[in-house]
Amino acid sequence: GHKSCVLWFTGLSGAGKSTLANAVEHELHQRGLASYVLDGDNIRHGLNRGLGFGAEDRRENIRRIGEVAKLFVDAGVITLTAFISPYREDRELARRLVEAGEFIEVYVKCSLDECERRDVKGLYQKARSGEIGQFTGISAPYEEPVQAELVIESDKQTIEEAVQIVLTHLEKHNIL
Ligand code: GGZ
Repeated sequence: GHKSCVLWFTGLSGAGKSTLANAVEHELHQRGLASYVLDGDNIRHGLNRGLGFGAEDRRENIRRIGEVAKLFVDAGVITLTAFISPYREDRELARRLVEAGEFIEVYVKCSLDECERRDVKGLYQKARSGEIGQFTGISAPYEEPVQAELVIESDKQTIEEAVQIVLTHLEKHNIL
């Protein structure tokens, strides 16, 4: 059997959080494990519709996601969350909602330069021009994790390598 846990991916927009979370989820699914990705598509468009990107709304966004993740863990699901979650304190609050060892913070580290170069959705350009305000890394803060369980350097490691690092961590800690 396996234990459930939260894999909490954090990092800048465009760092590759969702891509990595989905790749890990795919692998867990292949192994027949119950897992689920919470991301902007299923949370910000549903439960958290109406929340914006000011500091208070981001805090409430992350607070609710932490509570939902806790419920999924209670239900026995390996839960992967992919949100910028820019404030250290908010990530710590989410961590404290589950048992010690059940919260695995994964910092998807990527330089702002590289995120901006990728600019998959053209949002950095809009942030630079002022069309979008309070944009993380440009006009809003990102507080780097100081003690993340895992750090993935998405501008240096392949997605396959990153998936392997996450799975190895889960095996080492007897979650898989
Ligand atoms: C940051 C923004 C903003 C602002 C819209 N700042 O690359 P994306 O598009 O798909 O990921 C970003 C996403 C961030 O939502 P989160 O819920 O992860 O943020 S937080 O944890 O801080 O609450 C980006 C898009 O929404 N987006 N405006 N101003 N990202």
